[in-house]
Amino acid sequence: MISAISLAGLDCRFEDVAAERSGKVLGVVEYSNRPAGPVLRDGHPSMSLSMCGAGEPEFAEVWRTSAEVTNGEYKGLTYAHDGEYLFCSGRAEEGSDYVASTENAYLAALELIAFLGYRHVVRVWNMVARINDVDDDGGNTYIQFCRGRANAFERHSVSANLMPAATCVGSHGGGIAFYFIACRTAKATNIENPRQVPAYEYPPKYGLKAPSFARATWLSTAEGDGSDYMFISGTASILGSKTVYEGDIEGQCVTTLDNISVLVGSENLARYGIDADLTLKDLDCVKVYVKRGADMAVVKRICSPAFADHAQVAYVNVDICRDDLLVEIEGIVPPGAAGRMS
Ligand code: 3EB
Repeated sequence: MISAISLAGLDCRFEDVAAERSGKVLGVVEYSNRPAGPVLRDGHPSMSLSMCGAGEPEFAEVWRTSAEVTNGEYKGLTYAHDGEYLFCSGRAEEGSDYVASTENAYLAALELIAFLGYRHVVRVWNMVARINDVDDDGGNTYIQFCRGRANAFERHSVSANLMPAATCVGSHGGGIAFYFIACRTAKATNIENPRQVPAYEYPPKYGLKAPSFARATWLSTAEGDGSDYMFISGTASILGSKTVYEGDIEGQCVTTLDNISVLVGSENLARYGIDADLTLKDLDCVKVYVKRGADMAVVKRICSPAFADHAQVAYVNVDICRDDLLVEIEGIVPPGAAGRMS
């Protein structure tokens, strides 16, 4: 008897920047000290983000699959795909009109997913240089980015329920770099957090075009075989739509961790028909973005014990998209946590 359809396995790991890459690689993103790429190298997209200051630890985020990979380039985007998953990376160069350049880059990405047939975007990362720099209109780079992204989504009729999990944080240079994962047949369910107003419903105070993302995306790869993934967006110390614990790094860390706990807990997942009960200990490939280097020790003391001993956790000292946010945390629940899901 043929059991559930088995989809190509998707895998994310943090590795040494200099390590040899074995296996079938979909994409590599280096969290390093210089911006470069994306380019196609060794058969897959490769991009370097400027996320580390001098002496801070670098790492490479490596996305792999179990199926054969094909790659290509389209309007400045580099991509690789395996029949089920698409990895794509791009960059809007610094110094340009960020509304237009973000819109164009996102439009290219939406065209690409349509013609390659990977219509469900499940996770997006955006790294924005000078993210809090104020512009002539009294906005800032992040608000311009949000406008460009929203314009592209509107033009492709990406409605709120189709907006995937995302991260948007600062970088030390290189314009707006972004990368994303999309899938072909797996089912993507976008998940909100009852403690937070959906970002796409934020009041205009945070930008005339609200940010277009969900708090998490659940990826069901096959009915009931426990091989689901949960992608948790960059999460911050926000209740409703407001920053809480302004200036208080401990309060912001605890609130952020609590926000994630509620997001992944059984009560919230049940609202989406998902029968699973997850905790912070189920997260892997965690990134903790910290605005002020001086807070790093406190952040590590509070956050490290919250995650499983075996989890990969990277701490990155970059700016965050509101002046008053000091920390933002993201992660992935891999299929390994399947025992907890039914
Ligand atoms: C927030 O919750 C914090 O604009 O894509 C987190 C994750 C944040 C993604 C985005 C912004 C984004 O509003 C900021």
